[in-house]
Amino acid sequence: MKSRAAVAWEAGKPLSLEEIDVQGPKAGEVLVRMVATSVCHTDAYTLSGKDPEGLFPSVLGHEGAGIVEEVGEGVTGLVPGDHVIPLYTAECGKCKFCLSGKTNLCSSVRATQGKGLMPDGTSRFSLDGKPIHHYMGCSTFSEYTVLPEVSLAKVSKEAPLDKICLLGCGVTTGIGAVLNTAKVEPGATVAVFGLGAIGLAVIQGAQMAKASRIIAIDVNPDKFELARQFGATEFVNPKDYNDPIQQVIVDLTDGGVDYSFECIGNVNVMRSALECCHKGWGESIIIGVAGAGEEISTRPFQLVTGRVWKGSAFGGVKGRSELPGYVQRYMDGEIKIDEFVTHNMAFDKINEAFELLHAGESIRTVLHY
Ligand code: NAD
Ligand code: AHE
Ligand code: ZN
Repeated sequence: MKSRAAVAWEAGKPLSLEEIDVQGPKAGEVLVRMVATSVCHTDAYTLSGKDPEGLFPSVLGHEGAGIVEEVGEGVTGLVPGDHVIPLYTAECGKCKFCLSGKTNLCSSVRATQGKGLMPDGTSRFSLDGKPIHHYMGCSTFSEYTVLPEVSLAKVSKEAPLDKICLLGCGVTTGIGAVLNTAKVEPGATVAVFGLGAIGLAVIQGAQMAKASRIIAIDVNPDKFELARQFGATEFVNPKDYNDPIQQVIVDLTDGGVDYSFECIGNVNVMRSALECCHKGWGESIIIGVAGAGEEISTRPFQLVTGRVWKGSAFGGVKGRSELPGYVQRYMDGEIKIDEFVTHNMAFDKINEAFELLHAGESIRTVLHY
């Protein structure tokens, strides 16, 4: 079939709107009609050429929601008409990772996913006979996309797809990093570096966890008002200080915070986020994604004296088991999503959505097919 799609032909160039060919679902696969997608900074990162797994040409996009159009042979858990959220972290329920009880990372389709292919090692996308890669197992920047069944969370048909698409990455990642990865406890102090969708969702999670102080840090002070609405209690712009930002936070918090979160993808800020944690117990969670070849460093003494460095992928959330519950909590008013949507646009304006993100003017732009 034909599908409207935004194709990334090469790194550093705007996406190109094309009518691509999409093959129907093979065994274990599902054809989904995307209804809405948004743009996460990770899409911009891969398009920039800094992602070691980045492939071109490809159909990017991993934060979306849609409706099942057709299922392949052997698909038992989904039927046409079901509402779904694509998952870049699959959940097969059977692999060593899924059975470990220790992680949300699933190995069932990850190897082929990283090569931009479906589990059988081929692509369902092409243009003029030339194959186009999939991306993060999702490719939500195509109106019709094909995913493995294990990469789809079935959710309530009552929920608006143009809002719950944000549960496909940003909102879930931030809340999950607080509740699952850090397990922030009531009364804890929290510092959040970077106030895009991920940082704001961390703030929301910290408020849900009843943190006593939530310090919001960004070099763009325009982000502070929304951070306040999500529950941040203090606001710090590193540009206002001569001291290193970790020293500023340590001074503000009688020796450091209990938990910090890096939501930018800057390895220097990752170091600051670790070093602003309290001696003996402070934990720093890396959420931001850094470019190829970049590495983190600190004095080992920081860890010897009790600080802990952790990372979080999709907030430690197991998508098929847990996303339906996130959707329900949104419907019940317990999780905010609408507030992240600063812009709504037609899908063909997708390059404007990237520009707004780069300019720091949007939190999330939802694109409507
Ligand atoms: P975003 O661009 O909307 O937000 C980043 C924010 O960081 C901006 O507000 C920017 O002003 C701020 N910032 C930039 N440099 C800074 C500095 N030196 N000090 C303080 N603030 C600074 O991005 P986003 O969509 O919220 O994504 C944030 C990061 O999280 C990206 O690296 C993205 O790839 C990553 N991410 C990771 C996961 C995961 O599962 N681990 C999931 C989603 C996104
Ligand atoms: N491809 C990059 C890694 C990118 C990365 O870390 N991705 C995050 C999700 S970002 C969503 O916006 C993640 O969950 N990673 C776990 C995984 O299995 O990819 C690289 O460095 O190779
Ligand atoms: Zn993302």
